Amino acid sequence: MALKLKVPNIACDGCAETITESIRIVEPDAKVDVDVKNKTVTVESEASEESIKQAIVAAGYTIEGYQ
Ligand SMILES: [Cu+2]
Repeated sequence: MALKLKVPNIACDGCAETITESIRIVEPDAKVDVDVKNKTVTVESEASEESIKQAIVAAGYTIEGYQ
């Protein structure tokens, strides 16, 4: 499953690293691409969309259109 999320409060490469690590806790083999400039996170993963989103939110980030 490929998922592209808009995460408006990504500010720097540190954020990108934090988000990547939080997703890898859910699924170590997930392919994560964070675009700091465009504030998007693209995830290729076997995990459910919901679990990926929850990992990002738990790391302190907000996802556009998701509470
Ligand atoms: Cu940052």
